[in-house]
Amino acid sequence: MSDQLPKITLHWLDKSRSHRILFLLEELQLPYELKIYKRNPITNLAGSALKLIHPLGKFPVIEVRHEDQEETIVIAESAVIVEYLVENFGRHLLPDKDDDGRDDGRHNGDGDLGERGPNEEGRTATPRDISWLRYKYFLHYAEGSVMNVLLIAVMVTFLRTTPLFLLVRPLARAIAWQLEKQYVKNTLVTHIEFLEDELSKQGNKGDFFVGDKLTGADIMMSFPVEVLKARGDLDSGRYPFLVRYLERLKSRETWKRADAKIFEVTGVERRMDIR
Ligand SMILES: N[C@@H](CCC(=O)N[C@@H](CS)C(=O)NCC(=O)O)C(=O)O
Repeated sequence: MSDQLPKITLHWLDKSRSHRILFLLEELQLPYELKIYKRNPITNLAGSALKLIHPLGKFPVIEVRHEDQEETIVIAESAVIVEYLVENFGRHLLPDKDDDGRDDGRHNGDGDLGERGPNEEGRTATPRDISWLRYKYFLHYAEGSVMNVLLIAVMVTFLRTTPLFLLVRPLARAIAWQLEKQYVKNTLVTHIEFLEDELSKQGNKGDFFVGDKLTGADIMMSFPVEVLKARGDLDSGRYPFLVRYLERLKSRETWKRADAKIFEVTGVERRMDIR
């Protein structure tokens, strides 16, 4: 593979997880091309255009083309995209290794992770560090846990607010009410309190989920936290760490540049009015 940076195309959908990747590309200062897609205003779905690139047609997707390679690589799933971009082009966004005074030799034992692990830069955590585990946890928790609950919460709002035939409307509203009461409300509060607690315990004033710098885990967590705020789930009196965390991310030049890019390309401000 040549040393030249590849050509990266980000397939970006409004009000979606795609923003994580745009934010990350700005953090990594990688050149990229944007392909913009819009949701259908009635169904809120994306349509099938992206299926020409990836069979699921779910956002984000990136295409990566190295000049010296025939094939374009197509990568879907935001956590996979984040891992790919960070590990190939932005290892400073990997967690730092634990500062616990342990001998580095432990990384080069029988498992031999030292050679193949992500420790080439010396300061980067390896799979045997707690910070590594924490990094992987939040990187995958974002989609694997909290986004599932948020998706059901969005469905509940949809059932409650979407225009429906008169006959099915009471049934839809009743299902929405039960889901909200029995599952969404309590489960979301459990997640929010967990996240608030995790940030409050970090020795970095709660600016980041892992260690004292931005990592790929924050890129992944930025979306659910932004959705929680947009839905009105984050009261600043009750959850000051989460509210501040989001403010700090949004105040980064790279976040602002990502938003400015969307404005430049679409002519409208990026909005995250998900309920
Ligand atoms: N776990 C996947 C989720 C992908 C996903 O569901 N994306 C949504 C956008 S946030 C989407 O494409 N929605 C449009 C649609 O379903 O039509 C990821 O993290 O990439």
